[in-house]
Amino acid sequence: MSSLCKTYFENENVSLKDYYSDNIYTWCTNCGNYGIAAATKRALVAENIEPKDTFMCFDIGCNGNGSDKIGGYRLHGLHGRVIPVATGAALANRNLSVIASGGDGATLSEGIGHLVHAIRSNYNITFLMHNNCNYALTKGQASASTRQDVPMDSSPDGTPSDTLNFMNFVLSLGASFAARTFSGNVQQMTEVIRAGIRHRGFSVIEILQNCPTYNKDTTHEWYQDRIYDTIEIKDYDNSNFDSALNISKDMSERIATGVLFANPNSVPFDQRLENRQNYSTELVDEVKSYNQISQELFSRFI
Ligand SMILES: Cc1ncc(C[n+]2csc(CCOP(=O)(O)OP(=O)(O)O)c2C)c(N)n1
Repeated sequence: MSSLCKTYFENENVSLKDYYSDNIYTWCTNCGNYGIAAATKRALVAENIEPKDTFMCFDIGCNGNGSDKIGGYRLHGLHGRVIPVATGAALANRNLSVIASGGDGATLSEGIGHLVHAIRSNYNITFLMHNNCNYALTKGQASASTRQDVPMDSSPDGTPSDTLNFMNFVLSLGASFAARTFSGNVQQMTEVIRAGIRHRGFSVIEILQNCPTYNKDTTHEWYQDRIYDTIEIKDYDNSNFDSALNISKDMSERIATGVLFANPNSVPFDQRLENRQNYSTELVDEVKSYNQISQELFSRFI
């Protein structure tokens, strides 16, 4: 086994087997979610993070149907609400690696307010935005990222509203980490997710995802013809915000992928809390005794 494969599949404290779940995948054949699930597991193994130290939150949708296909602590929440759930976990225990997954439907509509505030608060979460440019689980409605005028099942004449460029939007909000990757490139996704996990703050990762059943517009081939990696740009400096903002704009001809921006001076939310600075315990440790007392009291009455 090459050393690269060894890191992805097996590491000092953890191996891919530890993230195994024997539940059967229910996604369509060729769905981008298969690659995303593989890359997420590989990234965790390559970062040597054990399932006990990981918390994965899933939104509702096809992306969320991955929640029981991976081992470890997981929570499958409400549509558009994955960021508040992840925030609670990240604040309760700063030692956890918190990974949140959401679709473009959830993130750009119901959940868009949560996204805005998570970016400005810089919670220490890795957020994977599965952008298949439609609401897939409810069968192909146009979302805010569906390309304008493209016919979808819910809008056969195309959607008249402008398309939202997610990465450009996220950068305009001042994200401390903004990356874009492609569901057809497991190796790049793995490396980008690793970088997101290592970043201290809210890491936004847009995954351009093909949806073979409901999105006949932005297909795997459509992306393959347009995407390029920022490593192909000579001297690209991903700590330069203006360069990132500039290359994030084009979503139709040449689409930039990789870590577009990572703020080296990012200060995550928990480090901004003066009253938690000198604590060696986590909030989750501090409520343990209260939980014990209430359990004892409760047991007396039943
Ligand atoms: C609050 C709420 N609104 C609507 C729904 C119905 N619903 C379930 S899945 C889904 C589509 C999800 O689309 P997206 O978030 O893009 O995820 P994908 O299925 O594409 O991964 C919708 C609208 C719901 N469950 N809860």
